[in-house]
Amino acid sequence: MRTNQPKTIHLSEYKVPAYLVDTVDLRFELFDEGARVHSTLSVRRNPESAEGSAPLALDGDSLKLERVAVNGDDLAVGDYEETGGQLIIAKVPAQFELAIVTWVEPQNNTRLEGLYKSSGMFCTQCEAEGFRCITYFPDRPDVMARYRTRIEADKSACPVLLSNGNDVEKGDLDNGRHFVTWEDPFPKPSYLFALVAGDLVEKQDTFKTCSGRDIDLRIYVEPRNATKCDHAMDSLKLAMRWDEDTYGREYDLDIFMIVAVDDFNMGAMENKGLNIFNSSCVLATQQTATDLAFQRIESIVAHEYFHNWSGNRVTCRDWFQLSLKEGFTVFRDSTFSADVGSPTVKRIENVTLLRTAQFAEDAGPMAHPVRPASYMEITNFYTLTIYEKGAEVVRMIHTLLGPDLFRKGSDLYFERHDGQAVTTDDFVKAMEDASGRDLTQFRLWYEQAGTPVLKVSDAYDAEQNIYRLTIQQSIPDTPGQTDKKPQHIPFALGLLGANGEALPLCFEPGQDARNAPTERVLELTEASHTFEFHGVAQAPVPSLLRHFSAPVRVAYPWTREQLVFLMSHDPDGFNRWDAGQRLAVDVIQSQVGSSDATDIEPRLVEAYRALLNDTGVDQALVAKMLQLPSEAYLIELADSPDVAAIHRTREQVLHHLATSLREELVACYHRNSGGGTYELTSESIARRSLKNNALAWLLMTNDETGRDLALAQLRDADNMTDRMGALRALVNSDYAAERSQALADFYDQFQDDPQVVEQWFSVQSSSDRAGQLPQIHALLTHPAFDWKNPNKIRSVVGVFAGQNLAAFHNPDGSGYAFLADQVYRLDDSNPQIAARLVSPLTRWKKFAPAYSSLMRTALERIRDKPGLSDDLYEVVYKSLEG
Ligand code: B3K
Ligand code: ZN
Repeated sequence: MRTNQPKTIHLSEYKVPAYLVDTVDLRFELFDEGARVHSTLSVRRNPESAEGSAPLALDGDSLKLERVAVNGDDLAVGDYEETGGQLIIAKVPAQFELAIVTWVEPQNNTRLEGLYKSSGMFCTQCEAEGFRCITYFPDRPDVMARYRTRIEADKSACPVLLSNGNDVEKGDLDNGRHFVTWEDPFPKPSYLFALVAGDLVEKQDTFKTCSGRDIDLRIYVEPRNATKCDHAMDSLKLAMRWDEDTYGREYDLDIFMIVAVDDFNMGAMENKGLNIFNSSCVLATQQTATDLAFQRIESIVAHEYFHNWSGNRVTCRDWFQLSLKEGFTVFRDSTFSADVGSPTVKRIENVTLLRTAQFAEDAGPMAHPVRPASYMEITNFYTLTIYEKGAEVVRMIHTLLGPDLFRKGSDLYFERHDGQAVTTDDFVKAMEDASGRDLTQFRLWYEQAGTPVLKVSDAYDAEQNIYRLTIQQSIPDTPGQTDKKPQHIPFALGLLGANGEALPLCFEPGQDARNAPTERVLELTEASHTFEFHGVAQAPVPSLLRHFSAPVRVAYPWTREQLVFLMSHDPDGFNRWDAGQRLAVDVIQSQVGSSDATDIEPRLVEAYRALLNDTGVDQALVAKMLQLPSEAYLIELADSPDVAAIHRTREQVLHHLATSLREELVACYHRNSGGGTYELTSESIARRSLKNNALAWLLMTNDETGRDLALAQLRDADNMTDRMGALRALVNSDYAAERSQALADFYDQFQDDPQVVEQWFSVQSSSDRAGQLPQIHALLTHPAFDWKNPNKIRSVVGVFAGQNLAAFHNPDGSGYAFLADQVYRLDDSNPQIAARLVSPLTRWKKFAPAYSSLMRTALERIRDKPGLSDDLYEVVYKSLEG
């Protein structure tokens, strides 16, 4: 068991760097047995630092130091100290040149941070603190320098040598080696440095910017993937145009590169001019990727591209400000996806993720504010709170200011801080200065953790025609934070009359209703508010928190009649969907523990029947509305959830719906199948989604027609969405022989495509039919499984623990023990992935004692592991002790 704690870093202890670096000159000699890194820095004391002549302290991790020299003079061993992850030089001049040579071993780097090898290719990942695994450096984002990088490698093994900026020189060297030199004219923090060297092919295109410059666009992939880059390239061009149109942001270098890498800890990385992507977030063809994957690629390509301004040109002062770039950039990419696709569907997807996973995080042991006040290991803070809640916070500023003032604010922000490393407060200040609005109270969204709860009640005064709405806000305690102050919450609402008409919202008695808006954004700033709406001639049905205008939980005593009414009448598509979800949640919750399926709410069945029959409404919305709330969401909503009972009940309701709606489902299936060539429009995506949903429901009831349709679809599909839809439906059915056959055939057909094999793993690991523990163990020993590849680990272990909830929460504790075993094993090779995977166990306190004690035991075993990493220590420690 580990006895020493990792150091906790506090925002309150932030100090400007004592030394600045103006230029970084790097020379990489890449060999099979390692890499020698020559780094020459021009360093000077920071005039703004109070540290005077403090020693120079540089960060380093797993480095072999070969040389250190100041102004050309080699330092002797006593002139410097290598200690606690730092290189310390006690005496340095006010300004000097520092030369450092280090030796690293990319081929043995399984953490995938710093310089490492993936499928024979050299690549880097430096955010957040990977650059220190390459050379000693002040590895913090507020040290911004201009980089020049020369890469030398064997010409046949690594014909392509890439780094940030523009290539300025290249040539041959002795012994079959060659070099390329890159120069990046924009000062940047070390976390944006990148290098790639390997045998890659490029897909090339150009983009003409709004000022008429031609940008060279290149996507680099392994030769076998050459035909799979079109969608990523199209997405890139779409994103570049959108950022010009929407934010007035033009690309700044002459070349923009994306490289696809198989072994990657996350989705992608926005290195300046050289984005590095997980292969699964770039490569796609109709035959290999589902609609969901296509959409994911589009949004991630856009996200990383958008970082060029929100993150790179204007970067973070320190890692507490991570949401400055991530929250804003997620807001930018979701607006982009909404604009190029279906806005309502995009909003539904965002909110589903937020309510299922971010709310859970906010209620758990790792809850932290959008701007955390402390951390032990920064990689643990790339969270849904920083990303998704951070994006909601920016969205609320957009709602409060309106689109024009928001744009004025973003212009001011980019102009004022170009080339700087700044804080979330600087962002809010720019919004304030541009709009004239006071966002003082709004800033609490950055400081206070936890999901606000809005308790809403109402009363209708028929005599005076007044409708009164009272909203009370409270924010639950979170680790280290109690007694929170009320926050500034934009609350969008409308009122509906008995025929579904939108009622005018008049705040004043006698106000002219004809000019009154039918939707308003109320601004909540106090613990309790009562709003009066005048001239309301009938008791209205309120449509609350439209578009999900704030990341909060709303408690209002909706009746089932009201929900059914809102499902078909609310003019806000998001709230129509939400009403359907609330109704389904209510029905499932009231059914938990009952074995009688005959008393399942008939209005739910009829509402779904109406949806299936109504071909006049947006079919993309219908496709979403027909998806029942997930088990994960139902668990999130419950206190001491009984996972097995929730699973059983949800299946029972699904079964009942599918049986009652059999005819409509078959008709829906046929209406939405066939019909020409594969397209990626929202309309065709909706059709495929409806069809595959209908199929899945039919197979729930062991329907033979459903089975035959699925088998035929699997055989005839011309795209992966349909093939995967059919496979998933069969895998989750009771047709055991068909399931095994379909899985075997599918693997035979696609075994050479790693991205498809990952989907094949996931479809099994997420299924309670095909993903029980013995089967999961078999997947781990499958020849296609690879413990060094994070995608494979996620698609089996991550999906099992995160999506196959009944199996994971097996009352015998076997699922917990299994996860603990895998996390334990991974901690030595890839602690970042281990710390992410352990997350489902960390919520042990939420569950009933029978579950929670077993979860706790599993966590304790991890805690007691000798040599536990800092990453895992923080998460496990906070979960057990917090
Ligand atoms: N900025 C990167 C994430 C880096 C994670 C480091 N552990 C990708 C992104 O959010 O765009
Ligand atoms: Zn990002």
